[in-house]
Amino acid sequence: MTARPLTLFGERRLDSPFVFTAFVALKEKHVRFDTRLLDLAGGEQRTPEFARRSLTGRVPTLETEGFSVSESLAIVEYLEETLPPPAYPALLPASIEGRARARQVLGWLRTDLTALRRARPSESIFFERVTTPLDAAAQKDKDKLVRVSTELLGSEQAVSGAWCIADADLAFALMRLHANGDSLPPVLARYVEAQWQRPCVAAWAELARPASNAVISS
Ligand SMILES: N[C@@H](CCC(=O)N[C@@H](CS)C(=O)NCC(=O)O)C(=O)O
Repeated sequence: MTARPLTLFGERRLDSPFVFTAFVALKEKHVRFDTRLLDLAGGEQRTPEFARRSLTGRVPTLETEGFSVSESLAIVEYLEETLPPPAYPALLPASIEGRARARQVLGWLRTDLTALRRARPSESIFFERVTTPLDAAAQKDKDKLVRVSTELLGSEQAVSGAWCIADADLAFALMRLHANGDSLPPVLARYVEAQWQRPCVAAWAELARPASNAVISS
């Protein structure tokens, strides 16, 4: 598997939480991969060429020799099975219960907290900060995220003992607040900052991005 070329298809603005997950997973596995960034605003995801690769016309898509797959969680599972621990760093916890908990968190973060995601979009982490106060629905989501994170992490500073990919995703969700100056309990603020410094996550945060409203030429 290591010798097989891997290409991650992402989006040019590099602020997608789903592309983030796939990128962090690849970095954590310490494998070489190329990145191809599509212009989603320009509709590049709808070309027949990309549709053949992705099936659904969405990023992230991971391509290797003779196979490609989209959906961030499918990519995580594919990488974990094709580059398994202990030969490669683990993306998911070792225990069945730990893996179930990680998958719960990954699934939950993709389907809940919609008001918070609207009020603090991912671009506000990497481009312009949002200073408007949270509306009532977003505040409710914030309270839920803080409660769930506090219960999950306890004193461990990890979703399930050791680091797993759900920690990166949980930190991304909390960063929507932290990066915009919304207060977090100190233990959660420390968690976000520690996660942001993990090399696989820092590599994403440090990627060169186009300026906020720039028109990107191909
Ligand atoms: N559930 C998917 C979500 C992927 C997704 O929403 N990708 C967006 C970019 S953030 C996309 O490709 N949008 C282009 C489109 O739908 O046309 C995952 O986890 O990968």
